Amino acid sequence: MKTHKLSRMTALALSALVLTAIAQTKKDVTPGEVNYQAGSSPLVSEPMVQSTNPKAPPMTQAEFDVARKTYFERCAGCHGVLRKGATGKPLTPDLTVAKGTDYLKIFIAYGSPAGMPNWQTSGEMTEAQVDLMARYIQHEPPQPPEWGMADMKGTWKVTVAPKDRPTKKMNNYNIANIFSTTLRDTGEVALIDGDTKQIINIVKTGYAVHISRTSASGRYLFVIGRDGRVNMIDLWMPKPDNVAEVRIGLEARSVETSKYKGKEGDFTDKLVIAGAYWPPQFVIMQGDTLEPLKIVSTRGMTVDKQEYHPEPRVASIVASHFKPEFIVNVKETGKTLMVDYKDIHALKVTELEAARFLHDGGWDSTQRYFMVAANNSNKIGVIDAKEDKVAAIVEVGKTPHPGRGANFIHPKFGPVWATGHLGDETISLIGTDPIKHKAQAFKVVEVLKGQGGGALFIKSHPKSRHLYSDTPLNPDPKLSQSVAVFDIDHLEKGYQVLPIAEWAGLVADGGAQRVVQPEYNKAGDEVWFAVWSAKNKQSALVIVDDKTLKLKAVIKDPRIITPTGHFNVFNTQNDVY
Ligand code: DHE
Repeated sequence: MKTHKLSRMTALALSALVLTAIAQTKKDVTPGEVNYQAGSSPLVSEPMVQSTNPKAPPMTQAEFDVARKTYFERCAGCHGVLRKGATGKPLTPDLTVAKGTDYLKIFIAYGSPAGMPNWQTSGEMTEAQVDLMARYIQHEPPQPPEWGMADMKGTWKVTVAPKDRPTKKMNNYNIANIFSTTLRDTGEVALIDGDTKQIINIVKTGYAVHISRTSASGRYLFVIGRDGRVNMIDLWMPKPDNVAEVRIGLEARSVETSKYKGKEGDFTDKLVIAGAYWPPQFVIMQGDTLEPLKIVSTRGMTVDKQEYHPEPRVASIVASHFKPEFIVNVKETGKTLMVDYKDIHALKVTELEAARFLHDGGWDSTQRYFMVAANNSNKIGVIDAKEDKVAAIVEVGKTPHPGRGANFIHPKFGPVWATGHLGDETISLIGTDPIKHKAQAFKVVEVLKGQGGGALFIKSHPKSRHLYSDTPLNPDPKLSQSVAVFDIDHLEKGYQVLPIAEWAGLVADGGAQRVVQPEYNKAGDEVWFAVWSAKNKQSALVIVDDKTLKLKAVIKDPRIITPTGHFNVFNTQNDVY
């Protein structure tokens, strides 16, 4: 193997260059933002063809294999599968070969304030690994396989056919108050009875489950794994369990179901949609069986420079209540697609120009405006689902991350929707009432100071006067293990801190015990939190009484492994947040 040793002179000159860049940039990326992108991609285990670039330093096949694995485990989340640039910089050979191995080694070793981790100086990579990666990124990016209808059909299973399913609810659970809790690293969800706090069933799902969504009728739950596997769970069964599954892509994050019922038809439980990161596409499926019906690619031009992007990932998807439409947010092109599903064989897609890096979001309280975070652009796009247009683009803090956000009535400004941020401690409140509070509509009306950056989820409930904001990705354990709660009627008083991880009373086994995702029960008088530690450490769920802000219950069970999100059936079905 040929190694590229830096001469002392070159190293000094390049270090000076990096240090100058560090001093000059204003856009420093916080550890919370870096942590967020740090997940491994399931594409790591996919077969890929590797072609070499004659202008790049040589590599053996064995070296390619090791470097490719490292790339998909550590780099693809930010730089993209095809290295065309996502939240990280593009790393295509036309750019990297010109920079040369020595230059690239410095960047990989020392990192940059724009968010590149310091892989060597942090001890995460050896000098030899850094050298390997510097050479690897000068070769052509290997392309993972496509995933078309035949592949999907090959994975599609209906374990209980619709005709063999119950015709009425066959259990005594209060289905509307069931929680589906992600058990991220075991590839399962825990279905938990919200009334008794007992586990109903642990259901096998895809790898690293990301979200659960409820069908419009509230009967079915849909769960999507990072590996693109969608599972359909029937809550009417004596013991709710899987009835169908399909793999819609090789990497994915979002799933949703048709919710429109009105003049144009009743689409309750008729269709399911899922969006893939790879291949970049969304798939519309039959609502009761998950049979894939229609695949639509999202490859195309970016909204700003109008340049071709080969892997625009599908981020959040939500079902409109105004029209038979899915609202599909495409990250790298920055487009929101209003997908009219009335006739999927003559699909009408209205393409809205939002902003690049669309990610997560939720409805305003009237469910007319979808508020979607363009995370790396520090903006919230306001999508009007009635008029099919962009109502506004609102500048907020650094790297907004609302989850679905929080709606409440502000004592002064009327209805607002709130988002926290990964990159700073602020919480932006945006006015959402263009009729009675026109002057404040789609403007930031107030900025609250939260505990710190690294915030992921914020939540309130129509029956509550509290606003909860977590900070699980903050590097300070005091912040990542607790939650801030505001009294909506006295926002000026600032927040109170609830020591959620301490309340869980877990053994001191070195687990991170990150407190993540506040979620209300159906009544809106309890708030559930996950206390999330690694797979081999103890985790728990902590339930807080929303009136008194006191501990109400702790669910500790050896089966609760790596809990992250949890989704109350009723609130998810009716988009209550
Ligand atoms: Fe998520 C929502 C993507 C990291 C837990 N996450 C979403 C959505 C997207 C997304 C596109 C919106 C789905 C929708 O509404 O249809 N998440 C990504 C990533 O690309 C990212 C940055 C890195 C990755 O490799 O996955 C990422 N997410 C995380 C985490 O680290 C979290 C905390 C734990 C995990 O699962 O890895 C996490 N994401 C969640 C949760 C939601 C979510 C719990 C649903 C929030 C809601 O209230 O609906």
